[in-house]
Amino acid sequence: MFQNIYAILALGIFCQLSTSTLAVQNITISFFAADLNGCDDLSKCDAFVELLCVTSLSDGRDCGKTKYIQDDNYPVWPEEFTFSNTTGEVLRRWQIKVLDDDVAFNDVIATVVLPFEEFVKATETQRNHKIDLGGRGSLYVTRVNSS
Ligand SMILES: *[C@@H]1O[C@H](CO)[C@@H](O)[C@H](O)[C@H]1NC(C)=O
Ligand SMILES: *[C@@H]1O[C@H](CO)[C@@H](O)[C@H](O)[C@H]1NC(C)=O
Ligand SMILES: [Ca+2]
Ligand SMILES: [Ca+2]
Repeated sequence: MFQNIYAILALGIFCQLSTSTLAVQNITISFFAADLNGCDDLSKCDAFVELLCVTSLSDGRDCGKTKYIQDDNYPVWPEEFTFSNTTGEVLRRWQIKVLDDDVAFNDVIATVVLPFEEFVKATETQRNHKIDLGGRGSLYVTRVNSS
């Protein structure tokens, strides 16, 4: 009887500890790109970004998307995305898809994977982390804050 109460108390303390240690950090990111190319015959790219989050609980959860910016090979997307560890779900990496909006089918410009730890390390010294899009330009992931 007493043992059960202690077990419940211990569990409660454990849960509080684990959520508070995991949830201390929020990371906010945004995107811009440079030198995009090869999207449309007669105009520049109409690019947008789709994000999947690979976490300790999910192999690829949809976790955000920008609007497309029309006819611009140097888009700066205004959207910001905030990530924090919640109830034991630890963010491991982003799968980032850069697409060209088209009337019929959107073209994929590139799909890249960015491990969260790599991003954190890179942005300790500079705000933007550059990712090569394999001949289709570059994507920059900006660290907006890290409270
Ligand atoms: C989530 O937790 C991991 C390890 O527990 C840590 O490395 C990472 O920085 C945390 N991420 C955020 C957004 O707080
Ligand atoms: C992290 O973000 C959540 C929701 O976006 C917010 O409630 C919380 O206060 C933030 N924590 C910190 C340390 O900024
Ligand atoms: Ca196209
Ligand atoms: Ca297009």
